[in-house]
Amino acid sequence: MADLTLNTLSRFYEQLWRIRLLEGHVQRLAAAGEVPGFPHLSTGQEAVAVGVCANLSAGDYLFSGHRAHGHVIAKGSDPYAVFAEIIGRDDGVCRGRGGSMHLVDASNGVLGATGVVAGNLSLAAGAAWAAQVRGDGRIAVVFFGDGATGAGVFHETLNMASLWNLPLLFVCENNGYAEFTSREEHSKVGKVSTFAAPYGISALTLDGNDVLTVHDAARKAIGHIRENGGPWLLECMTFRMAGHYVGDAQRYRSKEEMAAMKEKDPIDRLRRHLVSKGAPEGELDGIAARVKEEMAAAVDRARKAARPDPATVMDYVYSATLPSPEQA
Ligand SMILES: Cc1ncc(C[n+]2csc(CCOP(=O)(O)OP(=O)(O)O)c2C)c(N)n1
Ligand SMILES: [Mg+2]
Repeated sequence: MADLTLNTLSRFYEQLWRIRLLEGHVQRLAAAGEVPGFPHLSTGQEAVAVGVCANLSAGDYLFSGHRAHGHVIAKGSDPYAVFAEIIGRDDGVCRGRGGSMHLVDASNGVLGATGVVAGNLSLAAGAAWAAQVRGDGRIAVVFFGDGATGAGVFHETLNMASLWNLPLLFVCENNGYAEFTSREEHSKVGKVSTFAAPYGISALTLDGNDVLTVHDAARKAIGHIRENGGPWLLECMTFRMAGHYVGDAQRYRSKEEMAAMKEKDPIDRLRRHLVSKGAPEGELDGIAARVKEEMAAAVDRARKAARPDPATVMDYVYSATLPSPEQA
């Protein structure tokens, strides 16, 4: 495993808190009816986003699904603009037109989240293909859940990505559930990573609640992809500590199961590691307190921000500029 500096580990700690706290505000405001639609939180799964995205640059492409907040923040998008988008404000990354499930921030390589389960996979293959054709050294990363692996497009995309040697990293967040159905009930295939071998794709199943393990696996996989093309698949075993969406009463899980998940909280785990490496507890508390203030300020500002003007509803539907004949 790479020997990461305390500084780098502290940045991971900060990012984990940023996602956790931002989503805490989403939960609170959703319960108060201030968030349009059904937000899906990644509470407990943040280490996957942070560990993978720490290996990406702004130019790399990212695709996500309905549980996207953490991925977009970890990729480096402005948390204020992400939060403003989630509550439908004009300052949002999509000028308030997308909301929680449709976050796009092209300036940061975030080509999109989607509520269509598995719909992001083939789009990510398209972006990876574009990068390959252009030879610009970019890669594409797609985050999806274990439930998405039951969709045909998952297998079609594995096949095409392998055939065309696309620079594409598949990141499965296996949280053991598709909505309210456990993995045992929706698939007889134990490990998602076993789907990769028949297509000739290298894959690894790993502890997705340990940000260091995720970071290391992603570093190696992305290193292979950048060197040889691709693709690679990482199956990150994790836990959804929140409901499927805000408001899910979670009657399908026992109290014992929920308590066991809390034991594996990725933030506590990284904190224990940092302390064992000599990080002062006071400094770690300071990081969390600073991010808490930062998020509270972002939320206050976003709540006061304007909603998009209804008269502009047709703006951004079509590209304002047509490509020149040479580009077309
Ligand atoms: C094409 C499609 N089918 C069904 C749904 C309804 N749906 C929303 S989330 C979900 C489960 C997804 O499970 P998984 O991929 O494991 O992601 P997780 O919610 O666990 O992060 C389903 C079936 C949908 N949004 N899109
Ligand atoms: Mg799942």
